[in-house]
Amino acid sequence: MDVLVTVPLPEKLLSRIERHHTVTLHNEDSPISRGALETLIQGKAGLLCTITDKVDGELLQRADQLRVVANYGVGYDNIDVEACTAKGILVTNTPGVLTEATADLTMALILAVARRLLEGDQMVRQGRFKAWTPFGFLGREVSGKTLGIIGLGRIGRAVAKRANAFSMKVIYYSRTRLPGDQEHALQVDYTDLEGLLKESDFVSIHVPLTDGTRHMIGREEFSLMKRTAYLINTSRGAVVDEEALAEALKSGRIAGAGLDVYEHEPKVHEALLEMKNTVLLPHIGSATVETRTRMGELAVENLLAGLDNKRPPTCLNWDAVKAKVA
Ligand code: 8YV
Repeated sequence: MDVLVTVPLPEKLLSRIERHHTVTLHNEDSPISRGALETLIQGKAGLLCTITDKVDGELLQRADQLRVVANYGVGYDNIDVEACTAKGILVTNTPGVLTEATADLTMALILAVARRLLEGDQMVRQGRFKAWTPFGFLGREVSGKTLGIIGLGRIGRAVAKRANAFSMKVIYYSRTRLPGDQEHALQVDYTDLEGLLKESDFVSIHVPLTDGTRHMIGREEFSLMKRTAYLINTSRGAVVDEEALAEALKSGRIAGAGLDVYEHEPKVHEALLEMKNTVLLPHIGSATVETRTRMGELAVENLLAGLDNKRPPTCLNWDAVKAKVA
């Protein structure tokens, strides 16, 4: 079968696909253009794609032979899963394999923004470090503070474990509350969103982007947060109203933000770029050699299984597609 791969996978993984199928590869470290995607999707049975590829109704109209969409990433807001299901197309993602890397980056952002790492680094590089001073670069202590986790899925839990090791108090808000024994084991306390926002010194977002979570954190939510609190986001930018965030930071409504994701990625709100109290990363939550290798392996396994009409290891709509076909 013909397959389109928009991620430059390592040779070893590509050859696993090529043993069974004919691959068209977008072999660039930059996203495939929409035009090329629309042209190349025609006649393809499989698509291995990523966050920058929008798999929407319009693309699906051109995808006359498509059977499997294997997303290289856990978040799949780039894909209209419902429209795929309606057309009998399997959709897969890569959960689990990037949990630890993303949780590590979340802690890195907490520490970086609270301890002003980037400001300090710049000062040293620019030759402005003249002497140790008692009040130079005072940040905020992380140990002993309250971390509020919004969304206690795989990544949220991995963050909770790390935060416990940093002697933080961890509270969480999630659509579904964990059973008491699991809360106890993870050393986390449940609270509603309002309570979390009021109590937390660091608010970290770990929900997927859906119609229900878009702009979940906006003006009203910032008004509930402590003036000394920081917002951390390694999930999806549009969960936060970026305009409201810029305002909250500018007015001192909150103390700072550590961001890996943006509402209109790769565009970043101008005001955020000018602020000292923001740490801004280019969506690198899963960007380690080990994790990206595992993501590639899982995406390829998913793709091959789906094309072989077998249940892919991490399929989002297997039952729904099979029910449709039956
Ligand atoms: C990926 C991510 O790097 O998996 C996700 O949802 O946001 C990142 O880990 C990105 O999506 C590339 O597909």
